[in-house]
Amino acid sequence: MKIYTKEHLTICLALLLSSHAAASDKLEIDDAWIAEAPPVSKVMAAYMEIENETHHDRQAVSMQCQAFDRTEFHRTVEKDGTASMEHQPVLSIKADSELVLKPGGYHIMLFNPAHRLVAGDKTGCSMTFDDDTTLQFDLEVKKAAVEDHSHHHHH
Ligand SMILES: [Cu+2]
Repeated sequence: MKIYTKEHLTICLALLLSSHAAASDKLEIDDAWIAEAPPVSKVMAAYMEIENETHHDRQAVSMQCQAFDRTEFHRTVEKDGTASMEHQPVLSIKADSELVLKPGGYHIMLFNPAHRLVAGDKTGCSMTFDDDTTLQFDLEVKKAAVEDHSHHHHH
């Protein structure tokens, strides 16, 4: 019978965590930003590039941000000249490719900001993938170049 000391377990845990960190080198988030919204807005939209340099298809399964209650993955789809948003359970990123989240396409809705966020503000976020990789990154608030007035929510 083997006896595992507390130290031993700590080392094992550290090794586990560091191997996860190494794996996360292959997934990357760039240019993450939030479109500035009017002060009354309870919902904001975030955009970014998710790069998958692994040789496996990956799915982003959840995201948390410090300044928001919760987030949802969405996609804006245009049908007969009307834009509407579809909820996405996950965001799929094919092996060796990237998914670009941008106005009018895939995006992340951020609900209930803890305080007003204006251009230049940042909030820390983390995104978790189906292989348990978690990426930490900052979302920076910017004035949207083209204001997306179709972005109304009916929750
Ligand atoms: Cu949306």
